[in-house]
Amino acid sequence: MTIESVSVNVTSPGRNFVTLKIVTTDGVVGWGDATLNGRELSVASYLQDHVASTLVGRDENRIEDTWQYLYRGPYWRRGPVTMAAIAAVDMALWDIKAKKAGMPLYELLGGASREGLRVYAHASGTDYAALKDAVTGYVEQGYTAVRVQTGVPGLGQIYGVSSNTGGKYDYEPAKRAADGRAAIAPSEETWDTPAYLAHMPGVFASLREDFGSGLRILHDAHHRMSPIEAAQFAKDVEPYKLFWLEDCTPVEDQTALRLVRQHSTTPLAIGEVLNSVYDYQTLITERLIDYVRSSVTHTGGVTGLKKLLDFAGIYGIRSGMHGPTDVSPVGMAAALHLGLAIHNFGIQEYMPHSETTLGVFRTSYAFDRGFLHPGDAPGLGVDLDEDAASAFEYTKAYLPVNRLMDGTVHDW
Ligand code: GCO
Ligand code: MG
Repeated sequence: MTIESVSVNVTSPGRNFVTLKIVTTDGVVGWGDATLNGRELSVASYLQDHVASTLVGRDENRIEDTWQYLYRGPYWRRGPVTMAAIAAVDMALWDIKAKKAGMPLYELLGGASREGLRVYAHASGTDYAALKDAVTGYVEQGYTAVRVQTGVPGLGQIYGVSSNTGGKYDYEPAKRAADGRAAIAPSEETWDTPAYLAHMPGVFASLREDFGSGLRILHDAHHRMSPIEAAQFAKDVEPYKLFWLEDCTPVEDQTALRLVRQHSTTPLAIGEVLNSVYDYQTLITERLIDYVRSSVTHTGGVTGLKKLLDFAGIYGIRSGMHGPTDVSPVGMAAALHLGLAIHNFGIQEYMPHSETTLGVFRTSYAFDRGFLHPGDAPGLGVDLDEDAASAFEYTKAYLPVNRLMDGTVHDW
């Protein structure tokens, strides 16, 4: 059998998603996630205009060969657009292979290595009282790990904090205009690292007082510190035993982490914007990180991320796959199958999709008291309802841009 058709679906049930559909000559359908938040149409075009016709007539069983064909074949390689496009094809082919085998994908990847995947929730609050309420809510639902983000005195809306009290933080969609229509340009936020450095350690101290030592506490610094600031911060928060400190410095500078490591034993997670094993070469071989934050969607699919995680595993580094709502339910399912199968699973980020999104993507993964399981439906276990999706037109949206108090552009 061969690949008969390849098509790209762009839909916006609450936020934008790009989904690849591959159909084989014997009628099996595979789905792949190609969503790149705020740059969705570039991946859609990459797939539609440059990849789709090259796949028709190929043997759908040859997943590794197809991966290499798409990675090495076009000469230009790596980067978020290319690797998200490759990821979508790879996921769809694994979906097809597992459906034909009549098995959930994790069985083809070696079978389950655990009963379920520990996940972490997103708690935020503009002040400590609101943050504490949010954390309490998650603990009551059975979560054992919570990412905490809070407002910084003197700053307005910042990354990771819900602007409406009691509301869920969901930077999804990347901002549209206030009336819900297409954005024309990104919104802007203001940032001040000294204010953040002064404020955060006290927040962690209060959380430990209120929730004890058992709760896994995570925090995302979102690339905003310099190497020496990150070293100071990681050292200052050491007493509060974070599960991880994420993206403490701008991620492309791998050797920056040497300085942080020299000064602190706070575990480090990095890499949601990286997309190939080569982006991690120094980080892994020098043991500069503890968790790999890459998602299946942005790292060349199951094939690409498995290569990376197997390499990381040799150095005792574990997975912490990216899972905000900009990873679609298809990408989330792929993460869950891979996470269930590998030995060096660490933790899975979980930001549940909205009811609107889940009305379009039908999922079979399930949450139970702090753990997710991909389910046992053959394949990935997610279907896109194309009729339902057609009601939601793509709406241009942007992630915000960050500036320092004096107007200098800074990492968001
Ligand atoms: C995370 C991330 C996200 C990103 C988002 C950008 O740790 O989940 O930092 O919140 O900001 O994926 O599109
Ligand atoms: Mg992050």
